[in-house]
Amino acid sequence: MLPFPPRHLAKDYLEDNPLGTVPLLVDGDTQMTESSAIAQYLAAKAADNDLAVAPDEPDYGAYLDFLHHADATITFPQTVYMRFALFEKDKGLAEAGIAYADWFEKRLVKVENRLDGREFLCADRFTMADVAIGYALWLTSMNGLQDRLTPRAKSYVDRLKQRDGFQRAVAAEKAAAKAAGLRD
Ligand SMILES: N[C@@H](CCC(=O)N[C@@H](CS)C(=O)NCC(=O)O)C(=O)O
Repeated sequence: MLPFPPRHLAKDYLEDNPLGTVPLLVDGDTQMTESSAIAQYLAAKAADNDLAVAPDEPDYGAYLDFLHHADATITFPQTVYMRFALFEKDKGLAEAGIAYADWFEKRLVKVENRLDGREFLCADRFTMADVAIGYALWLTSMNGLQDRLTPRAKSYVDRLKQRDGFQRAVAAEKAAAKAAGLRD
């Protein structure tokens, strides 16, 4: 848990991650800074779970595709929107930010189509692809883009939010932020 952005407010963090970005995963000698790769790593390494789709399952390709689609295509335009239309709107680039919100909305077509007749994205079960895409869609409730969600994407994220695991993760995040003095 770090104050945001760490590159200004937690400069010591640059020793661990010269990019200054979050997340950072450290596992022994392994250091990773890409969210989707971290999610893939954790699903593959953790024992006793079926969060990963194995190479011999029919949905293996779809699993990798949606897992990476989350940050590369769904989260990325939202971060540009947040930067230029919310955080730095006095720089005169808000219009560019809004253009990225439009871009985001158009890119939802793939998730919308995939959810036709499916409760989860891959392999008829909750997988790390749902964690990644679910987070990318949930992010809209924090940046005000929730009205851009397509109908199936909206009900999908509403369903995911009912999961016990989601609620425990949110509670753990809040507790960690409070312990780090970052939230009340
Ligand atoms: N490609 C990386 C991007 C990481 C990233 O840029 N994180 C943002 C927060 S979502 C950040 O730490 N920004 C702080 C900064 O750029 O200084 C990922 O998908 O995890």
